[in-house]
Amino acid sequence: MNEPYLAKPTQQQLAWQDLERGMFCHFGLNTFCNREWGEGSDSPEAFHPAELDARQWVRTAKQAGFRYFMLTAKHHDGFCLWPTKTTSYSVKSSLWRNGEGDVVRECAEACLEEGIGFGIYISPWDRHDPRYPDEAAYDDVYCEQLTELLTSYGELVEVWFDGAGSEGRRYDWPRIMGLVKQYQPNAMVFNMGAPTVRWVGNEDGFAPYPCWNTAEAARVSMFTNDMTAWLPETPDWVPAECPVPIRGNHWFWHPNDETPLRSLEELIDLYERSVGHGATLLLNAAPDSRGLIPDAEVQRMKELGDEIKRRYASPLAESSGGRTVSIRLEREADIHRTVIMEQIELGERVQSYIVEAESKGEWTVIAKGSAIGHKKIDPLILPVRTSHIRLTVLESTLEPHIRSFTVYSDNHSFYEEVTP
Ligand code: FUL
Repeated sequence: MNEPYLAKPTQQQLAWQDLERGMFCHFGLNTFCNREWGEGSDSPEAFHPAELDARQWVRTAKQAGFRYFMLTAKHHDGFCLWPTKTTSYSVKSSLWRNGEGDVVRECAEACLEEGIGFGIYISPWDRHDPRYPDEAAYDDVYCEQLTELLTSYGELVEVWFDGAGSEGRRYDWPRIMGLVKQYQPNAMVFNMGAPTVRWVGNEDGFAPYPCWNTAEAARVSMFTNDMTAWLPETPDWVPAECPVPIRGNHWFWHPNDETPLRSLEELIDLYERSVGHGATLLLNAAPDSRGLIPDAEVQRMKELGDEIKRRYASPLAESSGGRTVSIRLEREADIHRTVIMEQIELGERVQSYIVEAESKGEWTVIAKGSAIGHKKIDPLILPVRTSHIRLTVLESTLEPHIRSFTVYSDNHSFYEEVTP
């Protein structure tokens, strides 16, 4: 019998989807010039992060349970955070560490020490480089910069190609992708060229539901509804990543910023609607002009990590299986949320499902949905008191495989009492 074709993730995509949470770090000349988008005319002398400590940045991510860290090695202003050979518009021309520093290296080493993944953002759009208007000449510059980053800083988990400012611009993507494949075959590629990860389409940190892992294109940037033209070797499986700044719409640090930090409630909601919709959350916390992530951001990141732990680290019970997965608790408990994961290495098979709870012999639907994919979190509006709960897959392309079905309660004493 011919089975229907199903897109499947690569081993690298599977590993990346399990990371679930990345911390983005926007840092550069903008940090010192009160800008989000420098025009490429600010002097490198402005760059003087006297207390820069990349370990503090990476520890902030690690302590909050984030499993990878992404640095803006070059933003749209063209200022390079590493001593590139391609331009003098870099840390080399600053007074920081007497022009001998390398922010990318410090971050790469800190990630290695803390044991979390390291990735880089390198903006194709470059507002400084005089060669930018000449497509072929700039492709050479960009490829050289990328090669430096791909070959000098160890294993990269992801390379971020930001579409902003590049609407309508042509780059030599086959050549650029060739470099990534040659030097960092395991790195995820974000949204351009032949991506293995797509932009979710907003900078609000959540994935609209359902967020299937297959897509033929994704939006180029916030500034157009144009869709990216992907290269033919783009895989059919392209999971979504959800970028969002922790402070309003500010990616970079600004002095006396009155834009409020997102509240813990908002962040946990974003987590539940990004990771909980099968995507990955990429939350930005920006270092300030001292070169340190401010205390308030560090604290909020930690609170988020603690809250995710509080809600999701200690399940009441967990099971796995096929079309129906039942859980019997030793006694009744208040269920506050359920989490389902599909065995996505076999493809995304589930098309529709329900979760039911039993009370006095009656079954009631307490959650339902379509896509499951890597993870589906169903927070319940009101807790449900039950000792018997089941997941039923109603529709699926092929035989469903549930990696795990887990129920959680805020009443942790229950867990402590029943667990020896
Ligand atoms: C956007 C950029 O224009 C912002 O400055 C930021 O880097 C964000 C992550 O992507 O497209």
